[in-house]
Amino acid sequence: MSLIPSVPSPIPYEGPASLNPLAFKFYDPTEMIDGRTLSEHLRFSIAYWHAFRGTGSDPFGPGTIVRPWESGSDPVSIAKKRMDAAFEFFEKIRAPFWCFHDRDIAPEGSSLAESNKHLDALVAHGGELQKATGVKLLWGTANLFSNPRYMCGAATNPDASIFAYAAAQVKKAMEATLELGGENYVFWGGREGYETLLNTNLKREQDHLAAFLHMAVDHAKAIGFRGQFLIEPKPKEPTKHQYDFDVASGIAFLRTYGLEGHFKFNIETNHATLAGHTFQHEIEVAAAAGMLGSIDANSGDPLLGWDTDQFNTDIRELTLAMVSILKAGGLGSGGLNFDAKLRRPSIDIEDLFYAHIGGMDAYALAFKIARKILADGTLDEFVRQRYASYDTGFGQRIEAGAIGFRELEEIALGAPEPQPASGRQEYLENLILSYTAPRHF
Ligand code: XUL
Ligand code: CO
Repeated sequence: MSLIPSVPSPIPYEGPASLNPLAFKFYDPTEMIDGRTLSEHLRFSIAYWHAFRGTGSDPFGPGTIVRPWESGSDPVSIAKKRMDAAFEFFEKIRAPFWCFHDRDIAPEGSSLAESNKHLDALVAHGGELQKATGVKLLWGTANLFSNPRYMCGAATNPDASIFAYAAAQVKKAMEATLELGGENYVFWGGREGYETLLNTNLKREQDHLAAFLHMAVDHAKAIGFRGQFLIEPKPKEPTKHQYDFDVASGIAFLRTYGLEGHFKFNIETNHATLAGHTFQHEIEVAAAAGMLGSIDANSGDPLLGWDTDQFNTDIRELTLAMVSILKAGGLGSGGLNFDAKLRRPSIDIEDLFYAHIGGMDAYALAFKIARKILADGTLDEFVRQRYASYDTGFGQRIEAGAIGFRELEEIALGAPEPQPASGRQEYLENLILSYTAPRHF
């Protein structure tokens, strides 16, 4: 029996001219490109916590979104019915993947053992639904931030018994991810940071976080989990200062503690902008280190200074991100996970469809434009030319580490004064506009 009868069938692809709000305009999941379907290229995923646990609540008021399946007296039965609705949605929106936190899918019990029992029941249910629908798990994770026990952190908590509790929770969440065939496992350290240095031993907390991650690496080996571990950086919120501030500080942290071979990054657009970077910047920093893993697809609001987690239809931003992702060779086992939520007044189930249709269409269009930009080659060729002096002669020896200051001084003294070359930023911005501008006027 359908739990979402008002949207009776899967969302069709109707092409760019369609005005049907419940149709894709740019995302045809079956379109073949370079021997793979568009669905296989983009690997869209639905975030369970927003799509099926989001209520529209904010610090000033309770939830506004009421779903019919959220009724009953037994929380495990409600969780199963909710999951049935979620998989009906995944199928109708034609998303090949989903993602979850342990506590999104199963209610927390009155003890860790009871929570584990609930999780087992919902993982079994999820396994059946995955088999019936073909929807797969992009990644799993543990919620180490909502319960008050984690108010001072999980792996960075000053109390070792909280560290132990968090370890037990992640162990179980990793096992759930393995059981459901998850292709990645995410660590987002929302409360791994500090509110004030007055009560914080920063060095010990960072050492503890590293010890925790080493234990996760060891446990993955022990249970045969071969999925990719991903760090999801965020500078702040809920904690004032988070240790995984951005990709660059994450790389430094992983290298400091000998963890760099085991982790890549899950980059979230709104986290990038909260850190004072662009989305593309974070992608480029990860790609430069060979650590680009996956994307949490969303957007912030430039007028607001917090994590608004909105659906992103900014074609320019997504095109530039896609250019960098494609140049890096794609996301491998990662994907595009809509870590995005409805606005508080968007209370209808149709709103959930509109939101994801827009997000998927925007990424599909950006993917196609980025491919065109790369195929045309003008942008790449401009950048290549800009560094051409390093391709030969002493420039090449600089890159090879085969020359020093003394010889470079001789070269500089003997050569004519270097002539500056234009960076051509405005020309390049116009070039991007020529690709992203609508063409139907
Ligand atoms: C919070 C956030 C999380 C992670 C998973 O800002 O992005 O939902 O994606 O824990
Ligand atoms: Co996220």
